[in-house]
Amino acid sequence: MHEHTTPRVKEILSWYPSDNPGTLTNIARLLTHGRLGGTGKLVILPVDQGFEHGPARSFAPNPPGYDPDYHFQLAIDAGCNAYAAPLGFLEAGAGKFAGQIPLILKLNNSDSLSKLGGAPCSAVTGSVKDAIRLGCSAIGYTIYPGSDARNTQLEHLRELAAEAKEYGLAVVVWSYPRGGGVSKEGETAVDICAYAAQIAAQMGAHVIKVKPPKELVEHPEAKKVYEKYAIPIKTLPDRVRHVVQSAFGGRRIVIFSGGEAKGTEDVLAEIRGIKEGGGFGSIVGRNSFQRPRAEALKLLDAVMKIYES
Ligand code: FBP
Repeated sequence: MHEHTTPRVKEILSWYPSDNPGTLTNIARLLTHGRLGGTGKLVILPVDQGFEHGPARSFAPNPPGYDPDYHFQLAIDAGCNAYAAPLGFLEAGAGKFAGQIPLILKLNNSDSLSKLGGAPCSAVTGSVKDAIRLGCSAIGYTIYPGSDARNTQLEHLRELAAEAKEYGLAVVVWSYPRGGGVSKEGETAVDICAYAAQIAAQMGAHVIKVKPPKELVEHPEAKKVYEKYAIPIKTLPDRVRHVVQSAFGGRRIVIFSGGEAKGTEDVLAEIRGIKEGGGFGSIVGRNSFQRPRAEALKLLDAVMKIYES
């Protein structure tokens, strides 16, 4: 037995009984690699912000980040479970860093240049074949629940997830509500985050990534139910617990994103809340790579200590 294939890892793998051994092995790779390997917790470095937000907004705060190698090395040195990026960034380093860290190929991306109004929908920018060629453990895909372009994105996900699973890869879904069906504030409302996690789970995601939920219920119909059943949403741990429960009663790996760069104490307070609520970990992009390398390593060390505790 691999030393990090702990009872907890086996328990998590048992939640995916319909997956083939290749996919289970790749989920296990994500769960057994890095500092948190074996704990059932994950910290992933995602660097698709160059595509999503633009190069200067992403990398000017810490210019070594313009270089793709920088992020591979940061994820490896910090002891992350995995590194996620679009095709170009992975092609630039997957050979040089082969075998050093599990990779997740983001198979769709959006940019901040086009105006998609009520219909945000990322373009498919890579293939399952690319993920296999680059030695990835998983594909990554972003959905925007609430978007008027929902049919297109869910149909693409359905096809890509089926193909990825056929070839023994894991499926990681970024589930970010936005578009015509949700208000700006509502994008992180607790009912909406919980709904986003449920949709990703129903689409067959093995790992689901949502934003930390706020103390707000967006939909009037949902609000009645939250009140009637007194669902606790006051504190971040309450809300995280609810979102995790909404992903198949806690039988899906749900991790939370870091958001815009903020002060170290704010980041750590949020991570403590996620841990306390039973979240499976974090995917921390800008708060990692926009800090100078030494500070980023220190922050990721502190984040992992919280999840280890
Ligand atoms: P951050 O920690 O930088 O927020 O990264 C997490 C992430 O999911 C990235 O993968 C993605 O680029 C970004 O958030 C998208 O954020 P948004 O679309 O809300 O600007």
